[in-house]
Amino acid sequence: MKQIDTDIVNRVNALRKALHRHNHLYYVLDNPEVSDAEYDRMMRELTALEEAWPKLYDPDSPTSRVGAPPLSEFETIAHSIPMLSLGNAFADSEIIDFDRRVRKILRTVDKILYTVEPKLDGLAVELVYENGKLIAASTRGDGINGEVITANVRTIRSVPLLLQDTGKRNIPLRLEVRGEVFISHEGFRCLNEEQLSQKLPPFANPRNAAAGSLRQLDSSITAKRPLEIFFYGVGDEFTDLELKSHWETLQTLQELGLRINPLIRPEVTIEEAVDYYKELEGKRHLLPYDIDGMVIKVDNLSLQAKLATTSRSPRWAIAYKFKAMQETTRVLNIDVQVGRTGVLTPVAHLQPVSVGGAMVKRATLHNEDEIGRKDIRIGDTVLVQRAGDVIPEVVKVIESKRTGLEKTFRMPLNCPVCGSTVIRAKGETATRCINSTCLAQLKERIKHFSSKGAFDIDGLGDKLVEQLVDKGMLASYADIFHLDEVKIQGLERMGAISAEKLVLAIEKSKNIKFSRFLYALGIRHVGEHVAKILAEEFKSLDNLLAATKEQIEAVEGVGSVIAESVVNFFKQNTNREVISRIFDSNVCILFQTHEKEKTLENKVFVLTGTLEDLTRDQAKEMIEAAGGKVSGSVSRKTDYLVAGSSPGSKLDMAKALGVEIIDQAAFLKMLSLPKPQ
Ligand code: 9MJ
Repeated sequence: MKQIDTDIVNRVNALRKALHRHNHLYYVLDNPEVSDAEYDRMMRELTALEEAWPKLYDPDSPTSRVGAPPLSEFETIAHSIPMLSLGNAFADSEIIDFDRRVRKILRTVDKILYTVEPKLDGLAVELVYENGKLIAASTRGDGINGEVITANVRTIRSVPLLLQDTGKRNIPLRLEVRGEVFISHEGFRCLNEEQLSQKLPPFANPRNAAAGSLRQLDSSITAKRPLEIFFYGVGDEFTDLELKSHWETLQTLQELGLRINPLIRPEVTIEEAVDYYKELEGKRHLLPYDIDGMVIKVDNLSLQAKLATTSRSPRWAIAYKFKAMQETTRVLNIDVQVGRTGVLTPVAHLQPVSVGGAMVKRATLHNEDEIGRKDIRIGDTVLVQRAGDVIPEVVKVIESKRTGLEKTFRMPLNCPVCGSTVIRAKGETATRCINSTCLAQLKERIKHFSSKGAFDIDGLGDKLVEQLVDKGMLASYADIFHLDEVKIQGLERMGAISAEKLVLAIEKSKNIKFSRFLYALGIRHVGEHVAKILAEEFKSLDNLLAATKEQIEAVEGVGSVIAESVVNFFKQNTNREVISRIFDSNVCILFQTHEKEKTLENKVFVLTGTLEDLTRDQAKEMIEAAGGKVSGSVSRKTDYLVAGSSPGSKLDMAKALGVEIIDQAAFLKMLSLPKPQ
């Protein structure tokens, strides 16, 4: 027998010690200190070492356990069939290996059919129904014994207390059904708002919020939490239903009133399963809840039985995890950015780290209070998170990694760009530079002015604006219309053609709708939506300038804060002068059409693909003009998906959720409009 190197023994011991600690933090305290990805890496390293050196076997190793011990406050119950966790795969090749393993054990060369499911990132539970009545619910616990949480589970709206009796089949005498309890993004947002309003600490993510809510000793607290459930399997076989496949099981659960995920796809080959993973990864950010991968299950139940389980996980299923969207890294420094309205935003400069496939170097820290609440210091090891297209943010500090050398950050007393004293108004979280001639603010104001929802000047990008301001060629947004083509040509990365194109784009932007013009001015509290309301109401700039604060405040959707901000903006001479200079250069506000009938009042639309004759912006404007709303993602709240050619994953999502899908012709018909010429 080979002698085991002491380095290996030490490494195994260190990994076991660390994993025991992280298990406790994660399962018992609901307060993990490392990202799931880091935990998985440690677990895989330990498993590999234990497999290579069987002499190091230890029944108490974290690899020999499937979960955490049950919490002591709850009664425990034994699962009649252990609730095992799933083995993990992280690459296509591991899925192909899984299929190969399955066929080898089954001694077959035939294709195996699988059911593929989104892997919900929540908490596994088991519910027991007897004669159709919910009699018990428990957590997974250590896989053998779970905590009894019946009273808490009874508060979840999507859990039926009685199974549906459709008359189609007998209600089983006993049914042990398993599923994942979770909180949606919207539920999470509301819950954290509520926590903050009660001066309670917010939850770090929906999973922690779901765990905390499910393990409440007082179920009246659980009842106030937006918990949901999707069911995905059964415990003990309920032979009286005579099921042959996993998909049949899921359909039966659905008939019994137990909610199953609409994105589950049955009877796929291993190649189709890999395609499904890619599809799911693409629509992951459109889903209203967190998923962290897909689960692939052998569909045929007699094959499942032949494959059986290992001590740790079933051999007939595997989880293919997505790349983690959270990672740990270090805060190298914190600096401050100055925005369009003078707000100072602290930004963390991070040790670059790959999060979900993208390199993350910076993360917003929002404001001074947020830094204080999370106690983020320079030098700290932190958990960073990327979600969809939003700017990465710091979730929390890993306090155990503190060395004592970390430095506390203080908001500067002066603007880092212009040096003026900054102020923080009473009751506000924002610290501001109130020097309206601050170059940082000017650059941001000009970027906003030329942005898509405003003057939409093609070619006037961020870098160019910065150069133009630094060279003194733009001192206000009115100067855009006086830019000299010859002077532009002399700038970095600017040739004669680009300069000519830019001047043409500026010329084209001069005919502008009133709402876009108002939005472009960058009046505080006047975003695209408010600008549209004001334009609709006042029709022209002269009318708006003549309006009193009270008249503006009286408009539906406009409050006193907005009204005051508008009046103050137009009162200032510098603003009036800039506006008059804009008009000197032949800018023309297009006549605001009369209010159309609000035929699409409160209807929610999502756009996908390329429409024959309309740009996305044009379709959006038409929907909004008719009182409808346009959303970026498909959800249960979507009324119509307008689909053009080459639609994206939104189309699948709409199909899955049963959202009505219409083409351009049907869309125009809905608006009673002819096809554009
Ligand atoms: C989740 N988490 O969504 C399973 N799961 O099946 C699905 N988990 C599972 N299936 C057997 N969809 C063990 C765990």
